[in-house]
Amino acid sequence: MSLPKAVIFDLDGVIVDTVPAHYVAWKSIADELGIAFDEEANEALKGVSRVDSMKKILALGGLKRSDSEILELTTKKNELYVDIISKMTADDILPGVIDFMDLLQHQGIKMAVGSSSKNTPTILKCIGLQDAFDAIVDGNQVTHSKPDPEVFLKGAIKLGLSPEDCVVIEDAISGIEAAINAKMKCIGIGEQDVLGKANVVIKSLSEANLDLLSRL
Ligand code: B16
Ligand code: MG
Repeated sequence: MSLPKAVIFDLDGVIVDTVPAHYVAWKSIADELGIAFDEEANEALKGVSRVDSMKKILALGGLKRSDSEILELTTKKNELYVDIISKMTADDILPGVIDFMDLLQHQGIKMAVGSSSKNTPTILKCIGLQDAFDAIVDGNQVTHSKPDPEVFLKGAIKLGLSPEDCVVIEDAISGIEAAINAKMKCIGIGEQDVLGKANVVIKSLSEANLDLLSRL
């Protein structure tokens, strides 16, 4: 059985259920701008940085805003978002995450976080996992948003491993493309018809085990 040397977890939508909070906050900004925005449109923002998400929403409405206006809008979105996520606790960790992490630790497989979110430190602290990973790379440390592989390649460097030794777990199309661009195998969490580019797609980490990892 050939197992990876490390697993790099995406954060939003894989470790913790922040997707509805992002949606509520973006929806409020889109409403204010008079742009139609629904959960399907939100799907395309998963894994995408805050500023790039704002630009995608503006493009949806055929609107243009200056850099300073974009900064104002994204600051407002983040205030709404942080207000929700700061109330999160360990109860908001998604099903199967802790058991899977325990399994990896037992097996000596390293663990990292690879997230586009600049709120990663806040979220990890709220859910009590701030010291649970061997490496953390987040939106504060990268220049290029997923699907660029930068976040995962930096994760591999921090772990002292080659990209081929790492498996990524992602809930977003942009994140799966980032893993492919990093030459890493990838497990998708969600729906097969959305995340079909992943090596395997499961509904939640409750379905993950060593056998699945060895068959990627
Ligand atoms: P923030 P991930 C991503 O996190 C989210 O999926 C995406 O919706 C969000 O826009 C992005 O982080 C930036 O988040 O505004 O908190 O910096 O899925 O890569 O963990
Ligand atoms: Mg995600």
